[in-house]
Amino acid sequence: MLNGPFPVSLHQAGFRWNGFRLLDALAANMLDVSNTTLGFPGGSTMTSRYTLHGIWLSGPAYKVGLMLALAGETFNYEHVNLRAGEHKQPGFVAKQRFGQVPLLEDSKTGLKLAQSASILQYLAEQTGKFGGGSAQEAIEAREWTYWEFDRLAMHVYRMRGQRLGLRSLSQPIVEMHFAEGNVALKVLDDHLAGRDWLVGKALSIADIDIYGVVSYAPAGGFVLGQYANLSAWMKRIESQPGFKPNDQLLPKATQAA
Ligand SMILES: N[C@@H](CCC(=O)N[C@@H](CS)C(=O)NCC(=O)O)C(=O)O
Repeated sequence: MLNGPFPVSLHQAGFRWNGFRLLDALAANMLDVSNTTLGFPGGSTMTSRYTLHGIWLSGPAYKVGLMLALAGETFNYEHVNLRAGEHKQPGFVAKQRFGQVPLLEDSKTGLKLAQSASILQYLAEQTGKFGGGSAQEAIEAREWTYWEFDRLAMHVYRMRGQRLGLRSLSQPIVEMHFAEGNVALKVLDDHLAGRDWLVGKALSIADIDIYGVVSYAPAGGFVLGQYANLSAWMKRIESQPGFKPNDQLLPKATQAA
């Protein structure tokens, strides 16, 4: 059973599902976020090594911002207006071949990076933080990010989209995502029994990556209170220096660091 009332449906408000473009519709129409264009307002200059392109409602973009924040790295931020299709413009696709957010630019290496889990791995290498305490742990951390995409993210994000009115899934599909999502959450809960972190004895990109999905689970109707180990792990991450929740970390518009 799903818990809690469904928020105002964008379907009811007249929006048609059009992929993740509606993340931007949600931002702009429900929260009065003005459209922004790529580029910096007021002639402000880039000040940080890293520039993250994203939208604050995106879990994958949040993961990258969270990694930078926990690593103590400031970053410039460019809001990508998905509703306006900025992520499909040639200039953007030239930097991010999949035409998606996040895109991370590293002015030191000149690299333009896609795919949040891969970006976390890159940042672990560049910052020397959260990469695992040994070669074995580095591999295990990477394995968790693959598992997350395979078993967790789709169910959480689709349930969230459904509840936000961004998707119109049939009841059997909703039930399948809810059941499969809970299977994955239980895997995490079981694994975290007697452990502080997913891998080894310290925070790693596995924790950051998976927190970036699990933190959206309540918005998808998942009840995290039933997973005591997972809930304690979330609090552990939330108490780390630099931590910010998704709605506070990514600006609602383009911003220099
Ligand atoms: N596997 C990718 C997923 C990225 C993704 O799905 N981004 C969404 C926003 S949450 C997006 O840009 N959607 C627009 C599109 O796919 O056209 C990652 O982890 O970076």
